[in-house]
Amino acid sequence: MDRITALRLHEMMLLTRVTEERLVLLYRQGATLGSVYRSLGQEATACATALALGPEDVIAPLIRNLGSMLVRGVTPEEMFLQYLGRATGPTGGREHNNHFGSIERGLIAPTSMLGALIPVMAGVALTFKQKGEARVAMTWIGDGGSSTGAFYEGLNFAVVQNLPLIVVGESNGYAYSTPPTKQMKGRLAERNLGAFTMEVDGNDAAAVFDAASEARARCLRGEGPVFLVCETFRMKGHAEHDDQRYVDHELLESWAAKDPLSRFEAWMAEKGWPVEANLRPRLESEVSAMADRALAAPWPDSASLTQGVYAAPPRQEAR
Ligand SMILES: Cc1ncc(C[n+]2csc(CCOP(=O)(O)OP(=O)(O)O)c2C)c(N)n1
Repeated sequence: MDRITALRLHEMMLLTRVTEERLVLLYRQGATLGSVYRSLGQEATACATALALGPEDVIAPLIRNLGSMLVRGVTPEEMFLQYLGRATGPTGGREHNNHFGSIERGLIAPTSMLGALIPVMAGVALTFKQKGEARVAMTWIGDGGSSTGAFYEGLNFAVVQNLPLIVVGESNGYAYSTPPTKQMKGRLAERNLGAFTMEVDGNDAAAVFDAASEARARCLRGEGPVFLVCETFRMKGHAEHDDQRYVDHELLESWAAKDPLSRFEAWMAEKGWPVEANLRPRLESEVSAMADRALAAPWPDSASLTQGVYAAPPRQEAR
């Protein structure tokens, strides 16, 4: 990784953290339409993987991958408007959290149904292969999500069709309150169905970037899908409403010492690549202004309730 890429990766990880911190405040003020989902401790698995792609590649994130959306050019302001359900947000108040896409930015909207994005992205990768385009598709899955049928169907299809698909497995300790040992035998990496598999320290952003770059190069060489498993830890509950009381405090402390952001800062310092001294306050102030603008944004008009929800407005039954 060169210095410019490292600086961008650092800024994206920090921007993810600052944006989520502000979202938490908005949640505590009762301003968000629902809970807030953190990726604390997992910023590297979202940002470093997405940053290893080219602009022509396509991603489909999950709830824990807000950072990958920022890498693709989504602004914190769009994220605030969405979480606040405002008319000028990406879905005009129809959806909340990070559930929105942006085809022009190569971003397929996250869906709640875990595993469902694997066959979707296998389909995207299939079109790249059929058209002979040098592009890859990437999506993410947690250890819990890997227990779904859709995960197996999608990954199996990608393997037998030799598709340019990267599935980033986030082995992060808990699925809601369920530890992996209660829903799988063995390790996440073993659920690869024959896909080329890489295992990496998910809290080492430089290592994640290198692994994702290698995965992309394999896909572009026509060597089929890659299952890139990142060993990491979910440092917050499933969402802000979950106080994570089922997680051992010492375990959390041991993972806090491996925080991906501070580790990456130490790595950059070792390289002699200093980060901007007042980067955090600058990002905080920019993000704060965006949150304020989102709070002042209009609500959707109730007359538009059915618009943008159905493909066509529902038929009005005569009563
Ligand atoms: C098919 C399906 N089953 C159940 C759920 C409800 N659900 C949402 S998140 C979650 C846990 C996900 O755990 P994991 O995949 O490990 O991801 P993490 O939250 O740890 O990042 C569950 C069961 C869902 N969204 N989709």
